[in-house]
Amino acid sequence: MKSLLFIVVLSLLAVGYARDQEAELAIRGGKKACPEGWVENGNQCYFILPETKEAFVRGLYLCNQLGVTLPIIKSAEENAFLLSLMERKGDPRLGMIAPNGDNVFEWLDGTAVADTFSAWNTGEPNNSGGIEKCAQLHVSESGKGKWNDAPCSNSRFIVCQMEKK
Ligand SMILES: [Ca+2]
Repeated sequence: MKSLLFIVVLSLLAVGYARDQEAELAIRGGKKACPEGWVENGNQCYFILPETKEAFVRGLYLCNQLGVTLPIIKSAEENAFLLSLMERKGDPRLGMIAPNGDNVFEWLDGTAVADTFSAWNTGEPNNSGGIEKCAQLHVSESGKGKWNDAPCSNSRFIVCQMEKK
């Protein structure tokens, strides 16, 4: 009985070792990939959190728990991809803030939105009521594919984003 257990343990170790070898080879081959369950687009991986909508801080916290961040969009192609991902679901929160509430938005990686790609809807960002420091992507007919600034306390769908590793 003991020898059978020994063989089982050895087999499990061997399988584990083989998997480690596979991972090593993938790294050495320079192959980058998204984790299982994530959606791949170009150099990015996306994960749609379950049904709940969250305020900005909670959404960012949830993505940070996975070691990643909210979507940082640097091209029309990435914007279109996020739209296609969420089109039938609802507006996702974007990984940007206007810390001073002055319509000057920055991505969570510290780059100024004005210096990169932007897709503001007509008349946005308007900091309506002086309380719009966060933003979302519109996925519905009105302003589809465009961004709107809105209060950070508003509940939005959360998509997490990471670069392929
Ligand atoms: Ca607005």
